[in-house]
Amino acid sequence: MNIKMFDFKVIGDSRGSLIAIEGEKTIPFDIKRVYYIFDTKSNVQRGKHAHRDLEQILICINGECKIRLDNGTKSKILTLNDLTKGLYIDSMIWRELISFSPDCVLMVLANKYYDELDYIRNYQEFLEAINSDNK
Ligand code: T46
Repeated sequence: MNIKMFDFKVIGDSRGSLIAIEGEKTIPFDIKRVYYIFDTKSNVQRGKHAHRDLEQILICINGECKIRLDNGTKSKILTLNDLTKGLYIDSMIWRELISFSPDCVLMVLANKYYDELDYIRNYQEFLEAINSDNK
């Protein structure tokens, strides 16, 4: 599964800490878009889709949430609760976000502008797209 956890360098001094993220340096792509998810209601699921052609890095900058990732053959659940780590997710990976703490702030860096046509929001359609790519 093409995912990777990046450990960001913390620049600390007597005043506190700072993390800098630079496109194509700290992370593997140029950043075209940043969005963040917050104030998520309890027991809500977000995501439930894959992207045809989009790379993203998810950074939980406050609180906690979990993410289930699925490439059509393997699935895993990761906890995001550390602002020094960024989860890279490549295209064609189904994701479901669950178990948001009330204070969760999830920041996402993306390599493309928003495009609803890039989304596969039906799991069966996702599996069919994966299988046709593997033919
Ligand atoms: C993802 C997970 C982690 C925009 O207008 N611009 C944007 O850049 C985004 C991301 C969303 N929207 C609109 C589209 C919908 O009307 O905001 C609304 C909620 O979006 P969505 O239901 O896709 O949100 P999530 O939390 O289910 O998924 C989002 C991202 O869409 C997705 O790429 O990987 O966060």
